[in-house]
Amino acid sequence: MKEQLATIRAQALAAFDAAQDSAALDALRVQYLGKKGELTAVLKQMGKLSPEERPAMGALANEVRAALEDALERRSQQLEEQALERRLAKETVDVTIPGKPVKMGHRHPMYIALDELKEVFIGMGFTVLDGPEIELAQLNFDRLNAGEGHPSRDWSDTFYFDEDSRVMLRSQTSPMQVRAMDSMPLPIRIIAPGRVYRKDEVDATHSPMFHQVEGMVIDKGVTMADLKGTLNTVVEQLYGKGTKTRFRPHHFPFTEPSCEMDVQCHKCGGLGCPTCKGEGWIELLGAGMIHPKVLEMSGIDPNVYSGWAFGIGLERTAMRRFKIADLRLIFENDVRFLEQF
Ligand code: 2NL
Repeated sequence: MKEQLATIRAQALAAFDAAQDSAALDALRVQYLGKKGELTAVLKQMGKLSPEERPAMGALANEVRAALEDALERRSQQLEEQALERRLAKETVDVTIPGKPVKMGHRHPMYIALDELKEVFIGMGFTVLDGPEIELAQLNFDRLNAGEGHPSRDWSDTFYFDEDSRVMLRSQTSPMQVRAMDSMPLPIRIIAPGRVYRKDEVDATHSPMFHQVEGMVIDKGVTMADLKGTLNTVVEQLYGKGTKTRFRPHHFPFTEPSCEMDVQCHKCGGLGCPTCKGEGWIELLGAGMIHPKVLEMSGIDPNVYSGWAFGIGLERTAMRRFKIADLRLIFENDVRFLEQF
């Protein structure tokens, strides 16, 4: 029996060392130490021994079991470490391989035009405002002197959310200017760019969503001369020094007097050509002196303060700036078109 134990021990230790993975090692554990294993088989024969022999043989058997368990544990750890090293070697990242090129985007032509416009106004001390596109008709119309019954409030022109025409998609960015009049300390110099919505069918010059930049100045002693002087300066910065402008009378409910400003056609210098449709002038924006009622509704005394305001369509500005013939190109976002700017 003593020899049997010695043989098992020698064979098992050699087999453990030869095992190449943890599955093989586990099979060996069962083979030697399992319930039906070789060591267990020897132990079952202990009953045949005389009572004097039993303690020494029992001690020896326990020693062999402990030695096998110990060797198993060590070999198991070794195999795990080897497996980990193999995996790490396989997963090594070659940081010198060139990366995939990142496709660079760039600004949309309309935002190039907006940034140029903002730059000019910021340079003159204006603050740029941002605000909600879902608005109260109260702020979009009433507070701009376009009360109930004004044609611009018609259901056929405006995107309302409710039956009683209280909430709507703003049709101009003026509601932000109303908020500014309500909350900012005087004097005020702001511009308000953003999306606006009107029920128009899509064609080469119309879209139900477009962008507008409105702006205004309110201070003591502000006159139409400030309006003309400031807007002339803006135009010279955008289109070059000496660019001529012309102001024509117009009507808006929120300004009095109101005007439209044209710039002399850059193509023909005012003689008339296809670009200006033979006019010599190109319409640029609408403007005017803020209506006293509009100031009053914001709690500003029109006898002390006065102001001027303007509104300009951004798409049309970009189309002129980049000679784009069709408004739809601006919104389609065909990369082949956008990459040209
Ligand atoms: C255009 C020109 C304009 C304004 C917008 C404005 C805003 C306030 C008070 C007074 Cl809060 N005016 N904005 C003024 C003149 C013209 O827009 O062509 N609109 C369709």
